[in-house]
Amino acid sequence: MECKNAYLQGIMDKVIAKNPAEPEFHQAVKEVLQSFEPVIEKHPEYVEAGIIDRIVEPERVIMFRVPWVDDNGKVQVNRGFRVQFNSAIGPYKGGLRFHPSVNLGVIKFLGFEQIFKNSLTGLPMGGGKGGSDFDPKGKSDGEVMRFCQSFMTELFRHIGPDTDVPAGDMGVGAREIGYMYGQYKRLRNEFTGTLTGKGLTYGGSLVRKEATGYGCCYFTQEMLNAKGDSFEGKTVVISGSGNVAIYAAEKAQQLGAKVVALSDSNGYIYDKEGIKLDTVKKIKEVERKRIKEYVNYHQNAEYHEGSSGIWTIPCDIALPCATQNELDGEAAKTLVKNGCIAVAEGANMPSTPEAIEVFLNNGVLFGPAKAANAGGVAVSGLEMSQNSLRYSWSFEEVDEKLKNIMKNIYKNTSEAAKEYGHENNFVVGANIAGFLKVAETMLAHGVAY
Ligand code: NDP
Ligand code: 2IT
Repeated sequence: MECKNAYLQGIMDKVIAKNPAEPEFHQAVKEVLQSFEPVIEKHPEYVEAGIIDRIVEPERVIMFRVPWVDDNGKVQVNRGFRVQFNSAIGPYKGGLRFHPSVNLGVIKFLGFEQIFKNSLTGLPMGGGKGGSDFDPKGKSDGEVMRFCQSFMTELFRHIGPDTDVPAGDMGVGAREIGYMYGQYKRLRNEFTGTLTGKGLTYGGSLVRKEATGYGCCYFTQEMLNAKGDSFEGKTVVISGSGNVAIYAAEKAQQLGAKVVALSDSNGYIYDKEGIKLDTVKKIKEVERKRIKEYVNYHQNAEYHEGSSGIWTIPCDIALPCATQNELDGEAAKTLVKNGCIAVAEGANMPSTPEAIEVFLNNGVLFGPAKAANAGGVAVSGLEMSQNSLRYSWSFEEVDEKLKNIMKNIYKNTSEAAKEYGHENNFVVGANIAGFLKVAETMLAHGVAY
């Protein structure tokens, strides 16, 4: 790398030296540091106070053993993580990911990005992330429950409604949150809002399930509106078929677009007449099966093995909503060649640095994850507010607040990009806009963390 500024390059070198074998973390830090050159020119006081040197180091990392007993009576051992990255502007906040690919570097990249994303929402939330290398796929409900109870039996002592508030991420949905919340309540003997994404019968918020996907479309709509365009009549390709992908598809359809493809880690479906979401919800949310089942219900649809092929489908708008680095430079070139005008990241860091460069160099409207997928954590913040109030807002009220938050994120991101000399580069805009509030707060607190 390749930070033109020697001070920033020095920080990057140190991050790489101190955190070997964490490529995703390096990637996330590098992207942010590359945005900061105009910030340190304008704010030498941040350099003086070591704000950036501090922000790349987590405040606390918790790593623990998670033993559980499978359905055959065999003892299994997984590794649990919670990275409490930054609490300057509020309690640590961020999801838990259960996926076999989880390791410390993955959780650190997610926790690091969460700092800026949460700041962008305008709500008082610090950044954190956690999870485990546990794979919920193919496990019985009983196995998932025993794993979640064991995971929470360690995690509970590190979290709390004003300390650290976890939520879902890949592999963690309503079922897992329910099991973890039950165990938390049992251990603490307290009914608090310590997790978000809870069920509606015990303190969950309406629209939380839909929030990330809906928010991603609201952000995309803002980018399009600024160019006098909209979702109406557009063809949309969405990767993944989990929580974020399904509700991004639902909102895109409601806004008048035709969603023609979805995927999972095995392959993708293409339905040129438009994906029927009722079928997808039945397969994914009720039966927990693979997306290829879709073609058994809709004979005109096609299934193709291999998930990256989804980017070869011609579309106007692409929403990567599966996982990190799922869209590379070649895929980006293909999207551009096929006429794609907008890309918004529902997933965290789904586009490689090469892909982002292709989008920015070709005038594609590009909504980076920290801005485009902040709707999920924003509604988590609203769930915390409702829990504190001992009250629940209606679907329409929460949806309206979400829309306004996404509008503000777009406004702050695009204005910061312009102010710092990178007009229309929302990567730089989101990194700077998210950073400023945290930096000001860290400055105000002195060298406390
Ligand atoms: P889910 O577990 O509900 O869904 C993940 C989806 O991505 C599944 O369809 C999964 O397929 C697919 N997938 C995983 N790995 C790959 C791969 N290598 N190639 C193609 N598809 C793959 O998770 P979410 O929908 O909650 O999360 C998706 C992304 O959105 C993640 O990056 C997450 O961090 C991010 N995000 C989530 C938020 C939330 O509120 N849930 C908020 C903000 C961001 P398979 O079944 O084969 O694994
Ligand atoms: O990446 C994310 O923003 C999330 N997984 C949601 C975090 C949250 O606390 O709702």
